[in-house]
Amino acid sequence: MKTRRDFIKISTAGAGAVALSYKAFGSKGFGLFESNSVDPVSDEDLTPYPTYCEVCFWKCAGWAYVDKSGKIRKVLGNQDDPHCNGRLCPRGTGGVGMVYDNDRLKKPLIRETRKDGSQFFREAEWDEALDLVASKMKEVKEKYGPEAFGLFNHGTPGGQFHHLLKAYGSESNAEPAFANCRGPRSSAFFSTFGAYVGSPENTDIRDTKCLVLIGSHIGENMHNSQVQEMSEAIDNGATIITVDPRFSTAAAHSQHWLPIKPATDIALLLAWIHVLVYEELYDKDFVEKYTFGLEYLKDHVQNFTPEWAYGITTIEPEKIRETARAMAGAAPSVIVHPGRHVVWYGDDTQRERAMAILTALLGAWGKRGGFYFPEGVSVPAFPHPHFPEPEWTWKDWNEGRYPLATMGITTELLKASIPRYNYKHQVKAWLVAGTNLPLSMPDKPLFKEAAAAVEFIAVMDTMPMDITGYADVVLPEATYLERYDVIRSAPNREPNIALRMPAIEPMYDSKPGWWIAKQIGERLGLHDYFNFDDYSEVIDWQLKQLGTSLEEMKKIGVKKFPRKSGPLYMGDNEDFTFNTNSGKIELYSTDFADHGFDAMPKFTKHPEPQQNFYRLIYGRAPMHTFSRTSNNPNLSDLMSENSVWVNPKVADLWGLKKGQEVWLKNQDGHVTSFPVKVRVTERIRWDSVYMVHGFGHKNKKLSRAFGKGASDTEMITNVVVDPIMGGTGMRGNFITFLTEEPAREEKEVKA
Ligand SMILES: Nc1nc2c(c(=O)[nH]1)N[C@H]1C(S)=C(S)[C@@H](COP(=O)(O)OP(=O)(O)OC[C@H]3O[C@@H](n4cnc5c(=O)[nH]c(N)nc54)[C@H](O)[C@@H]3O)O[C@H]1N2
Ligand SMILES: Nc1nc2c(c(=O)[nH]1)N[C@H]1C(S)=C(S)[C@@H](COP(=O)(O)OP(=O)(O)OC[C@H]3O[C@@H](n4cnc5c(=O)[nH]c(N)nc54)[C@H](O)[C@@H]3O)O[C@H]1N2
Ligand code: SF4
Ligand SMILES: [Mo]
Repeated sequence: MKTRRDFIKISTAGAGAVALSYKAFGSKGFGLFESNSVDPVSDEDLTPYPTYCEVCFWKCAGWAYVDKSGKIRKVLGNQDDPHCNGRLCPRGTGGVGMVYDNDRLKKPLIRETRKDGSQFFREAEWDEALDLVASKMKEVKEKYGPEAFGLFNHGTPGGQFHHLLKAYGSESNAEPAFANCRGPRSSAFFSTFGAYVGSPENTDIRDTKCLVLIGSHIGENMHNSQVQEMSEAIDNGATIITVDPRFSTAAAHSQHWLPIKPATDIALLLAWIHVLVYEELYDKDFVEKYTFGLEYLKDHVQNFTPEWAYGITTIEPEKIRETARAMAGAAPSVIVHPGRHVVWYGDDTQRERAMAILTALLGAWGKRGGFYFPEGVSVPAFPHPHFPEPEWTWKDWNEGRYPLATMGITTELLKASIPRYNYKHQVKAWLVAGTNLPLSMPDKPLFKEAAAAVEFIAVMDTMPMDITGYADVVLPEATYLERYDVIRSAPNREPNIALRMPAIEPMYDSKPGWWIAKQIGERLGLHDYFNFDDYSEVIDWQLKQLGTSLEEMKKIGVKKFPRKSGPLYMGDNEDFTFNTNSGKIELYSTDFADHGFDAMPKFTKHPEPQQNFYRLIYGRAPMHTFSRTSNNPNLSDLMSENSVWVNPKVADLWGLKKGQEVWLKNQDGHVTSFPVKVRVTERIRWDSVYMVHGFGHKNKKLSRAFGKGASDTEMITNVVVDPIMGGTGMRGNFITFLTEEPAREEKEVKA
């Protein structure tokens, strides 16, 4: 029997870190990854440089330790950082593998066409590559206006190009973090509370008495401090309720695992609301003082009894009552976690609304152990002229659809790039920075059509990822451990900032994103937007405005500031106005009603798998981030491929054996490029299969990742779009098994 402490061992700083336990995930233990060299080295011989991690978007602050020969020997968490509390997750510890991956992009590349029509990449000098990007940007501006140049961005590299694009006159950008990730929760929580959940989420997990996880698979989803706090909450005896068709790591540590039938969560949530309202278990004072619409809600959920929900979700009515009562018993220190990757079935904003409503009924908003009030540091912009006003922006692609979208929608940017969709505002060229669209966008045929339709694509990346194969120009960025970058400033309990500076010079002929953006900007006559020689000047200026300096931050890496917005939690009975239409928490959403959407969530039945097909669900593995780490030498050592989880009943039916390789085929006839091994396990419902996202790379230049495992994305061709904010529901896809590789018309795969 595992002790509770086994859950989530994130690396500890210092000497003890070398032997890291990783038992909770059933994985082998791992040590600190030493770059290429195995020579022991003592800490006195190492110089620490402050950084924050770019292996995922939690952005933990840490120290990169460099030896006398100029090699980074390890990366450890910064003790003062609230994102990591001195401990990086396995991916952050292994991040140094991004620097020393021999497959890295080393020089700019330009696409060439041979006489016979075949194409190849030729290495180029920076001047030529930058001139080419700038000349295409000028050409597009002259022919179609700057708005026709689109940007797909994600993470800090994306931020540098976003600045460039705004200076050039375009706001035609979209990032997967919205429509392919957490967009529905933003729209739902904003409409309910007039506030966002943010990143890191303002969930007060460390002090909670009851944590409800609906799909959210914390422990495999390794967002660092959140995982640590969950471990703490478990130690403190918090009740964990996990709703997941799969027995996740979190489920293994829960008092209640509800193995729900996929796509039916809204029914469960409505039944929970029913129990709270009709057993009068909700927080009466809180609801009366702060919320709007209880009477409407009461009518609405009258028939949504646990017995009703049982028929839909397969969760026993008594279990539904018992868990609702457990939440009420812990209130207000209860968190119905809103999740993060929440684009599942196309009614995701409504599912998120149901979670927000539950939160309000439990009186958990603004309460210890519920949701705290976060505060961030506002970093002043380095002086530059006003950005020009574009004639149209990403909002105009939507033409009245998705009214509650707060950011550009990636699939709309694809459609706006394809003439046959006949969008009023068309996109003719792309910059892509920090996103691997062929693996992260659902509906790959749509992506391919759009990529073929645009006149020019420039991609800035660190690795020869699948996206670079679509580029006309590839711009090799230096990794996060080799560059200055924007000051990290994310809302938290305590306002704080973190510095990223180079630990070593960029390897090969790679350059920092800020340099690349500036060089293109200069060529476009936009010097005033890049009025510095080195990005350290920008950072130093900003830090001085904040009362610190680059000099100080180089020594401390992270700085905390006193809160200005008031206490973390709401006082008892305190007067409070919410930033919603009614000034109250909206159980009945006037915002949704105004836009013609259901003001309260409803359950809608979603399509089910046909005979011999199974619902494809997917998620994270603790040692990988999407597709970006699969070639990382340290992390691919820990997990080199994914598998497809199959229930033993299904395996029997098909005669599938553990470790057998199968190809997957989806409802639209698409077959995975590569086979994937079967994992036979009771941990998945019989009606579904599960895969870890991020594998099945098709680019041979990724010597470790090429052909390892299969890509879930290839199976996601049916996208159910959320009418409220344009989220791309990705779990309405069904697969069947092929035990032999089928003949293929197009053998583009192994090129
Ligand atoms: N099928 C499927 N699709 C999904 C998901 C899923 O689970 N399954 N998840 C969705 C979610 S939640 C999200 S947030 C998105 C994520 O989607 P993406 O942001 O596209 O995620 P990654 O696959 O990590 O791709 C990141 C790219 O940035 C590059 N990169 C890494 N570091 C740097 C750097 O420092 N500089 C530059 N220039 N490039 C860098 C990597 O090499 C890689 O090509 O995917 C979404 N799409
Ligand atoms: N290690 C690691 N951690 C990460 C990332 C990473 O790449 N690697 N990415 C980060 C990012 S950007 C994001 S957005 C988050 C995503 O992390 P989460 O928000 O936690 O992930 P989801 O993809 O929503 O949830 C996956 C879980 O949902 C379950 N599930 C599938 N269908 C259903 C259903 O119908 N109902 C219910 N109740 N459950 C269902 C799956 O079995 C799986 O356990 O992870 C973050 N953390
Ligand atoms: S959670 Fe892990 S991968 Fe993400 S930023 Fe923190 S250390 Fe890096
Ligand atoms: Mo995400």
